[in-house]
Amino acid sequence: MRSAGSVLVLTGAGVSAESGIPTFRDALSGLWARYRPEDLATPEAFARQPDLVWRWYQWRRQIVDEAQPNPGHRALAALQRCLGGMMLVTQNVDGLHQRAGSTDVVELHGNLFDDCCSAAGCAQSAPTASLDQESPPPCPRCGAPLRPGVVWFGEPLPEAALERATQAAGSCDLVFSVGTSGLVYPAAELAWIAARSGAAVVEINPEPTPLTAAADFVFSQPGGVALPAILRALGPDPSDGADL
Ligand code: BV8
Repeated sequence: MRSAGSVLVLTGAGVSAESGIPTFRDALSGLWARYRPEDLATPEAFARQPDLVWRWYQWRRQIVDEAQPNPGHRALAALQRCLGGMMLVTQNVDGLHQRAGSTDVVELHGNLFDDCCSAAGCAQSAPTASLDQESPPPCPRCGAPLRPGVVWFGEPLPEAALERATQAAGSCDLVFSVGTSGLVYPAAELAWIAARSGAAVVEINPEPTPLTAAADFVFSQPGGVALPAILRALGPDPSDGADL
């Protein structure tokens, strides 16, 4: 890491697991146990049952709102401060990297707390007004229902974010894949682009994934354990006193 010119870190839901946020692989709990995320996180589901999908997002927002960044998030923020050329790209929509102090986070799939208008052609966006609303509020501009500002299955990723992440993947010397099952594309392609471009590949995940066999280093541990350990190993006190 000390000699790497540029480091790319790719994260998925597993990096927030130790903050108490269910991953997509975990069966949804409670009243959501009978739904699959792939069935709710789609434009069709929202068009068909806007209140149901909205309530699912409100449930997730409340969990995130009560959650705190964990030592894995904080170690990544400290790493970014001590490694000049590190880029953090996340599939997560919970904003916990930013709350842990990471900057310039590339959010491939949007953010839970940004709403936008569901009407095609109306680009109105608005920060989520209330976590208690049971149905989608009307767009302040055109009156159509607002929707969560996240990328649903079947929707394209934000062009600029994907372009930045793809460019970084093709030019980094070292790529970390942390807490992702590597099953959702095109985000899952990024680690492979880096590997094919000659980057050293590090995977941090208690479970094997399709990337494991191609990784140069595998930490079969939770991110909240491996990332602080990597940070401590980097030098006398690279964590600049970060409270891990
Ligand atoms: C698109 C936001 C095209 C919403 C999400 C090939 C190419 C392109 C597309 C496709 C393709 N094949 C299939 C597709 C379609 C689809 C797709 O990939 N489907 C999958 C199911 C096969 N992709 C799409 O639809 C994408 N759009 O391609 O559009 C297009 C182009 C132009 C014009 C029109 C259309 C959009 C995908 C984005 C969907 N939105 N999130 C929301 O959050 O509600 S995806 C969502 O699920 C997450 O963001 C994340 O990406 C994914 C879940 O994956 P992970 O983050 O990895 O989480 P997971 O639970 O799976 O795994 C957790 C891991 O953590 C596990 O491995 C576990 O072991 C580990 N873990 C657990 N605890 C810890 C831990 N690790 C470390 N520490 C711990 N403590």
